[in-house]
Amino acid sequence: MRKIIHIDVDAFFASVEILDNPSLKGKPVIVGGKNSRGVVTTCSYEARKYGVRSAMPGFIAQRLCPNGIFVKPRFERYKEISQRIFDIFYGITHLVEPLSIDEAYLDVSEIDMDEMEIGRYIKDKVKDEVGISVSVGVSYNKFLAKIASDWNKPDGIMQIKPEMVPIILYDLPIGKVYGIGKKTSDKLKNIGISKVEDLLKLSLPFMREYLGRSGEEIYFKIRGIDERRVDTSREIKSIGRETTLRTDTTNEETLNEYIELFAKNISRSLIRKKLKGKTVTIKIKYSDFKLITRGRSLDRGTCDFEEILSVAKYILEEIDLSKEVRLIGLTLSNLKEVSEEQLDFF
Ligand code: TTP
Ligand code: MG
Repeated sequence: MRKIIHIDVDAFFASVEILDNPSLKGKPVIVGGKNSRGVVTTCSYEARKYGVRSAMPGFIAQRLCPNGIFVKPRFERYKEISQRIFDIFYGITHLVEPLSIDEAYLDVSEIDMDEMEIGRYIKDKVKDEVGISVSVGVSYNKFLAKIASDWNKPDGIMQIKPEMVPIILYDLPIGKVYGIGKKTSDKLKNIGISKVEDLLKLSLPFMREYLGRSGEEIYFKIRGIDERRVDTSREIKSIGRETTLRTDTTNEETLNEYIELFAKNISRSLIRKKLKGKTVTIKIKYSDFKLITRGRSLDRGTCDFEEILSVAKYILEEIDLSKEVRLIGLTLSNLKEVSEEQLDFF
């Protein structure tokens, strides 16, 4: 039997805001705008008690939760934290399938360690090294691992074993079944079906006839059957690091220090993911928000820190640094997987 782990960060954007501003801890934090055009990206669990939810218009969130503390989203920072969390995943296995900025499947079948222990290890490591909590689901396929991670959210961990499947799934509202979207859910409700228990009574031919191809998939999933592989080929197009500086600067030394730090990070990330990149790009945003990117391609891929750094420094020298810089970033793209035999040279 396979060992699959699904990880989902708790209240991701809100957790990052609390991490960077601990005075927000324990408070109803709402990430998004509260004016008429603003939308809630997410909110802390304290705000969820008031009914605030992702994708809700900000003014409604404010009405529901008048004490809510609204903060503007900082997507660059979330990307940075996401990369650090994913680096932890890749440190455990290269069989990682990223599902979104805060969610991934790991196939740990080949790791000679109890799968719950691996799950706990990941939880603790993310908390210690990054400072935020994740929920972990452990099972023998993707469908069940995802249900498990959602079970005790936030800060939960749960394993679904084969013998638990009927009991666990019976009471589940059909909307919780990954693959049953709004349309399918409405169609099923039309015929009086709202829980998995009811859905289990439908035959395979009926499911196929009524819901088409997805009907077949759902038929098997709710019986705990899901053979989908953890798909690592979900293309990673580039690996980059960037930061908005604490204060805008023209100081070349400061910028070089960042480039060096980024190069080190990127190199480590590439090695972990068994990748090499050919194109090095520097991104600069000036204090007037003007954005420029300058890149250079090598004739072969690299994951070597010194090599990335020397190309990056070369590019930086060509960039106008007489104007104040607000943000600096470094990216390696044009990525290729390194074959196993080449890996021996590391
Ligand atoms: P989710 O994992 O769906 O939500 P979450 O991490 O905030 O909360 P949970 O504890 O339930 O997992 O999404 C991850 C991030 O994606 C979320 O923090 C903000 C962003 N997001 C949006 O911007 N809009 C949306 O509608 C949703 C659902 C998420
Ligand atoms: Mg999440």
